[in-house]
Parts: sequence; structure tokens; C-alpha cells
Amino acid sequence: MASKIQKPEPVCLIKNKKGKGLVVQPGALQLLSEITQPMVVVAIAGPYRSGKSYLLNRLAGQRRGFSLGSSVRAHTKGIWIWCVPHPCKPGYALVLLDTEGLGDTEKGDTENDTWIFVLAVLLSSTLIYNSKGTIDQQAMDNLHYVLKLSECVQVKTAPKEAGAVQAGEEQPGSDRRALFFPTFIWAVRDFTLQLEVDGKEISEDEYLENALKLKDGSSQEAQSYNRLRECIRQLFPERKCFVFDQPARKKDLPRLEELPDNMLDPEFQQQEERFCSYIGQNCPPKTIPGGHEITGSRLGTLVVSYVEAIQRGAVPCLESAVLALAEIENSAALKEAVALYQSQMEQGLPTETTQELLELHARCEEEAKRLFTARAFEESRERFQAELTVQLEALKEHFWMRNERVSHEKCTAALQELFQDLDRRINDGVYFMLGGYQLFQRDQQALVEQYRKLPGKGVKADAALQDFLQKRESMARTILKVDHELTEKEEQIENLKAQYERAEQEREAERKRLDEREIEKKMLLKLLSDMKARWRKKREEKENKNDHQSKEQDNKSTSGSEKKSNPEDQQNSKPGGKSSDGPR
Ligand SMILES: Nc1nc2c(ncn2[C@@H]2O[C@H](COP(=O)(O)OP(=O)(O)OP(=O)(O)O)[C@@H](O)[C@H]2O)c(=O)[nH]1
Ligand SMILES: [Mg+2]
Repeated sequence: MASKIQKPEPVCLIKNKKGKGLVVQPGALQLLSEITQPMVVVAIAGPYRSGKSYLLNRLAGQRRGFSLGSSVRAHTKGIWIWCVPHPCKPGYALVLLDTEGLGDTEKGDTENDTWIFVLAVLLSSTLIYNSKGTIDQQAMDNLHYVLKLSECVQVKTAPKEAGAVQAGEEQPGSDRRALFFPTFIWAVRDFTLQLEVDGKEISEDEYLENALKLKDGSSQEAQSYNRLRECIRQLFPERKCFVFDQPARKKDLPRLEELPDNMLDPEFQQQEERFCSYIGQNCPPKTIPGGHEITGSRLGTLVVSYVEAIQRGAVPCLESAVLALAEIENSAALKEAVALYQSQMEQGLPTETTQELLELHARCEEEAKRLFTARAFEESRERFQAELTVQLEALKEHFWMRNERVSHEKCTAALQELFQDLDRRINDGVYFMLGGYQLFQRDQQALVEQYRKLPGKGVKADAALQDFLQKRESMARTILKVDHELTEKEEQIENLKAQYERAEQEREAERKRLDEREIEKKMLLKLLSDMKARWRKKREEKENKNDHQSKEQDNKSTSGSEKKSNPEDQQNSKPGGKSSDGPR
């Protein structure tokens, strides 16, 4: 952020346009809005051509910066701003406001001068009043703008019904303006006198205080003498004075910017060093009542607020400016608190239970409210706090639903991941088989068990599972249908098989029967043939026997004639020479 502070050169903050008056420059506001650090705001005001711009450049530690003129003509117009890193306070910005010189005879517009002076007072935390020579009556008179502060700056907003409180009605004695006003430093340039009174050395501050001493008595003269002094004392209770020698030889003055430090008057250098060191170490940051430090955007708001009032022809009101600032700040604090609540809730989602969600809400609400309270301005705080409560309540409803949605989404994503393999197997047709549905259900159930064990599923764990499975119902039904169809087909096949087997068995039995019958038939044929053979044998034997007998008879009849013939011869005499034991 420091780089944002380091601006290479000053820019115009408020332009003083002829005929249009004071106009805030958007570019400068943009620049300011980028500075988030608190800031010490040092403004310089005073007679024109008195070395104001040069002194501020020295304060910035630079030879060049705010533009200087070397002629007799007033140079700086309007109010210019330069933001530099604070030389002594890390994290702070040093904001320098260079203002248009007062009392320019060419301009001759004292009212405009007054507003320049008023703005320098209202915007700064330290006001340097710069003049040349000495603090004499003339110098005092030139500071008459302070008297105008009572008229031109209003502390409180006027109650509408009672009409505007006249700025002048606010008594300087009980002046709350001092709360808003800066530390006052009188810088006396080209100071040539000895700081001593009655031979006694006095400090610069004593020199100033002497000049501000009141005259005794209540004469007109005393009153007019005292009026301004009283005013300065009351409005600027914190006062300081620095005197400076002429910085260089007369002929070098028009080109002071170009002069190296060794060409500057050593006395002046010492004085300038002391002055810069005092500003660096002692000047407070710009704050507003309530202790809020002013940042770039806040300063921008104040500038706009005051210049608008001046443009309207109204009296800049410190309270209204603070109120306007509070409105912006509290609105920003509200936004920031709501954003904090949202981001913390977001991180905690989804919760496991509704109770956890309520606890998370309570924690985030507390954090958001703490942030709001720390940032918010006292003014209008209650209204914004009430608004914060309303918004957080509405967000609670939103997060209630979001908690469910996030949980549902998370669970669905987890389920999709878990079921990836199962889906791949479905696509590969693993479950499109007989008994596939049972296998599918078993695998799916295993995944469901795995899912149930996953942590951090949130309040919609069961609902998401139901929804997920419901969406897969048709797929499961398809697997079941295929399984059924395959089962039916299988049964049909089994039936056909059984029928075939039965037919086969019957055919086998028939074959067996036929075989048996064949055997029987063969046996019968065999028996028959045996019987035939036996019968034939018997018949042959019988025939043989009959033959024999008839032969015998023949023989007998022949023997009658051949009684004494050899039996053996008889036998051999059988036809074929075979014995009676020959084949039958
Ligand atoms: N004598 C003298 N001249 C100075 C001093 N400081 C600056 N100058 C010169 O005075 C001239 C005007 O200086 P600026 O710093 O521009 O004065 P200013 O008060 O800003 O002038 P305006 O912007 O016109 O109001 C320049 O030439 C400076 O070099 C000083 O302390 N003494
Ligand atoms: Mg100037």
C-alpha cells in the first residue's frame, strides 16, 4: 500500500474556477480513495507570495513538488494535495495541502479567501499559518479569517422546525469547534528580529503567546484588539510558532527550487530541520470526534461535504460533515460485516446437522457484529446495527437453504464418484445376464455402505442418496427386466431340455426293448434251429436205426444165405465206409 501513497507529484484537489467557485476534482478523490492508511494532514495558509509552497516541499523532503512562482503574481490556485509516506510514523500517510494565497489584490475576493482558509482549517490536523516578517498588528489583522470561522463554520445541525441556527450564535467561549480544529503553527518567514524581550531571550512559542496576549480593560479599543486574539486562543488551544531566516541570498530566491542544500542559509536549514522534525514527530493524525482516524476516502468525503455546503451558499457544518461521513462509513462497515459473515458461513458449509448450522450462524453473527462495532461511527450506529441484524437474519435463511443445497451437491458428487465403476460395469453389460440383478444389487448396496461411511456429507446425506438411487431406478428396472427375460428363456430351455431328455430316455427304453426282443428272437431262432437240429438228428438216428433195422432185416434175410459171413465185413460193407457213429 505504501506505493499508493508515494505520489510523484501534487494534484489539484479543489479548483478555484472563476464564476463557478470551488470545485472538487474527481481525480484527486480517486487518488485519496486508494489511501487506506490513517493520515496526518498538514495544510498551509497565509498571505500570497510568502513562500508557502516552498516550505511544504521542504516538509515533503523534496526540492520540487508544489509549483512555485517567482513573479509578484499569486501562483497557487485553489487547494493542492500531495500524499507522501509519513517520515516518522510507519503505516501513516503525510498529506500536504497547499492553498491559494490570501489577500491577493488582483483577485480582490475576500469571501473566496475566507473559504480557502476555512477549508484549510476544516481539512487539516495541523494548520500552518505562514507569513513574512514579524507577528505584528498587521500580521494579526491579516489573520482576520479566524474571526470568520465562527460565522462560517457551524458545529451542530440546525433543528429544522426551529430554523437554521445562525453560525454566529454559537459562542466561541463554549466552542466545540476546537474539537474539530487543527493544531495551529505560525511560521514566520524572513524573520530578522532577535527573540528577546527586555534583554531576555524568549522562545518562538513565547513570541507568539506575547502577540496573542489580551489587553486589560473593556474599552472599545481593547475589545477590538482582544477579539481576534481571544478567538485564536479559543479555537486553537494548541499553538506553536517557528521563525525562519531568509533561505538564501536575495538573488537566489527566485530559483530556490534549483538550489542545492549547501547553497541554502545554514540558519534556515537548521530551522527548517527543527520544524520538519517537529511536524513529523508531534503532529497528530487527522481524527473526527469519536476518535476515528481519517483515511483517504474519509478525507475525500469531508472535502465533498464541505465544498458542497459552500457551493450551496450554506455554512459548512461540522456535525453534518461527520454525519455524512458516518453514513458512508457505517454503510461500509455494514457491508464489511455482512461480507465477513458471508465468507465465514461459506467456509463452514455444509454442516453435519441443523444444530451445527445454528451454532455456526451464531459465531459468524458475533464476529460480524464485533467488526461492525469496531468500525462504525457513533452517529447513526444504531440504525445501521438494526439493519445489520435484519440482513444477517435474511442471510441466515439463505444459508439455511444453501447448507441444504451444498450438502446435496456434495453428496451427489460423492455418489457419482463412488458409482463410477458400477456405471462402467453396467455399460459393459456385466449385469445383463442371468442373476445379474442380484449381483447388481449386491454391488450397489456395497457402494451405499461405503457412501454412508463418508464424513462431512451434511444435512442432506439421506435425501441425496434417495434422490440419487431414485434417478437410477429405471436402470435397475432394466437390469431386473433383462434378468427376468433371461430367466424365462432359461426356463424354456430347461423345459425343452427336459422334454428332449425324456424323449431320449423313451427312445432308449424302446431301443432296449427292441434289442431284447431281437435277442429273444435270436434265442428263439436258435432254440428253433437247435430243436430242428435235434429233431433232424433224432430223425436221422431214427432213420438210421430204421435203416439199420431194415438192413439187419435184410441181412437177416441175406444171412440166411450168408450166415457165416464176417461181421466186420458187414460193417465195412456200409455205404461210404462210414461207421454208425458218423455225422447225423
Ligand atoms: N524571501 C523569501 N522568499 C522565499 C521564501 N521561500 C520561498 N521564497 C521564494 O518566494 C517565491 C514564492 O514562493 P512560493 O513558495 O511560491 O510562495 P507561495 O506563498 O506559495 O505563493 P502563492 O502560491 O502565490 O501564494 C519563490 O520565488 C520562492 O523561491 C522565503 O522563505 N523567503
Ligand atoms: Mg504557492
